[in-house]
Amino acid sequence: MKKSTTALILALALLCSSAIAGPGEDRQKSFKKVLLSFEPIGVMLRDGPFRQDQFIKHADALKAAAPVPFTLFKPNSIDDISRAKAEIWSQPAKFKAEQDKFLAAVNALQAGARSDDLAAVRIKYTAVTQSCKSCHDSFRGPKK
Ligand code: ASC
Repeated sequence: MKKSTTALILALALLCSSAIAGPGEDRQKSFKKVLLSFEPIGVMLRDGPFRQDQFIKHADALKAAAPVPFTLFKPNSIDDISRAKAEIWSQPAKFKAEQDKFLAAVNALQAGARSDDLAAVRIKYTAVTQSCKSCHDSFRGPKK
């Protein structure tokens, strides 16, 4: 085979493998998008200064991003990078309860962003972090 043909095939193969992300990568990207608004909220509440306009902006983005990762847990979608545990699919009611708890906590934080005092907002933020941890404890495996 000509060198140029080999190079072309290699380039195409590389292009294809990077264009088609697996389910694990899709979910990780989606959870990272959730963190993109959740982390600045945490920084603001821990270190200040508290800026309500910024807080509202991040809380609105958080509410929009939060449900998306849960649409990506299709059956048989554990791959090389996925940390999803098989229990997600063998204990669907428990997994759904964790999802519902998380989304309720996010919605409460977002709703409180407009009206609550800082102490109340902190309590609602903590409820979200606790629901992250609770779900990870049951359903997320170790780093691969
Ligand atoms: C985060 C993050 C998590 C949760 C968890 C809360 O910011 O990335 O996975 O909060 O650490 O306990």
